[in-house]
Amino acid sequence: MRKIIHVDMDAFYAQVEMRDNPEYRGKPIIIGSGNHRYGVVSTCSYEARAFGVRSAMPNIQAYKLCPQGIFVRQKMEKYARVSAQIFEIFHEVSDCVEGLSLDEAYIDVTENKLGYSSAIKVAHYLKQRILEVTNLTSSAGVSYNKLLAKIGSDFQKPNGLTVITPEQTEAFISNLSLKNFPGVGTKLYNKMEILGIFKPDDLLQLSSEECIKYFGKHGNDLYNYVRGIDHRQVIAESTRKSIGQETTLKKEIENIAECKNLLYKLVNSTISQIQNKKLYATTFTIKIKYADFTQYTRAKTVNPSHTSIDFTKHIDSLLLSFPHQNKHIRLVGVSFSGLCTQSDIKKSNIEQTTLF
Ligand code: TTP
Ligand code: MG
Repeated sequence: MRKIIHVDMDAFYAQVEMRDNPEYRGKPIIIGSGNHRYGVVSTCSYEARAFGVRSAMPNIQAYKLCPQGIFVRQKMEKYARVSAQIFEIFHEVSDCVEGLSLDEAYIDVTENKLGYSSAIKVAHYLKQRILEVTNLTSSAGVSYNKLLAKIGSDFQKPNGLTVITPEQTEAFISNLSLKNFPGVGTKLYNKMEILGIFKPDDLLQLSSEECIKYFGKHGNDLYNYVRGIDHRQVIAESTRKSIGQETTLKKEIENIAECKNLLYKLVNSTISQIQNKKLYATTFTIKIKYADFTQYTRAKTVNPSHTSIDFTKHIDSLLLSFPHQNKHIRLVGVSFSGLCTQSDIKKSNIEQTTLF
């Protein structure tokens, strides 16, 4: 049986702002553009949620629901830094970490670096470390698959820890709302209501064929989820094929040499993404699309423990190997592949030394 933890920060951006600005604590704060007349709500404090304010709602609507709300401008760089701290903590327990966004991840702790056999103990460790390092609370779900771990982390927010064992699954699921299941948004939920399916027990009555007939591509998953069955693996970031960025230019660049500064910028921000995820890359690729839509890539094997400074020379030399040096360019991109974790590197070093 696998042991999986899903961790999700509580009211993430709002909590960071309350941590850093004591005057916001206990108040309905609404994060986004910082102005109640435009933009949408990224998130809000639990105090604002009491008024019905929610993520993705236009600020104007949030203002109507909660005129005393404090509209705070979001500071993405700060949240990305906090995110890097929490992902570092996840990697203290296991390298099988699958991030879903800045503030949440699945962590497979079946085998973990702490050597704990209890996943509940690992979850306590994670929550405690996050609090110590960032001064923020998080919620965790602990179970034997992704579905239940994720539903669990949301179950007793804020600062919750919910454990669902195989014996508890049936009763636990039976008390959920169908909206708790992944993929069940308003549209699907309404469709279920029309079919007379209001709660998980109603869904349990359908055969898998009926589920597929009524719910199409979601049908088979729903049939399994309502039984607590979920075979999805936690996919460690390092097994992702590549991480990269590309930009289609508003105005064509005249020649290869003039791409350099843009490429330096793309590389810097991609490297910080990779470093935030505690990954290392072994291959670096540049892609160029010319104005006539012909496209070329050039790649180089690199030392996994690189920094962005090393890359100016890689960029300069790779650019020289592109076939047309003086042709207009409409898109440039960079990517890093051969991603691995620190422990992968250690393992391969050990393998090499033992080989010789
Ligand atoms: P969530 O984890 O969905 O929400 P949350 O952390 O604010 O609150 P909860 O306690 O319910 O987990 O999203 C994490 C962050 O992602 C959130 O703080 C802001 C951002 N976000 C958006 O910018 N837009 C959105 O529509 C959502 C849902 C989140
Ligand atoms: Mg969250």
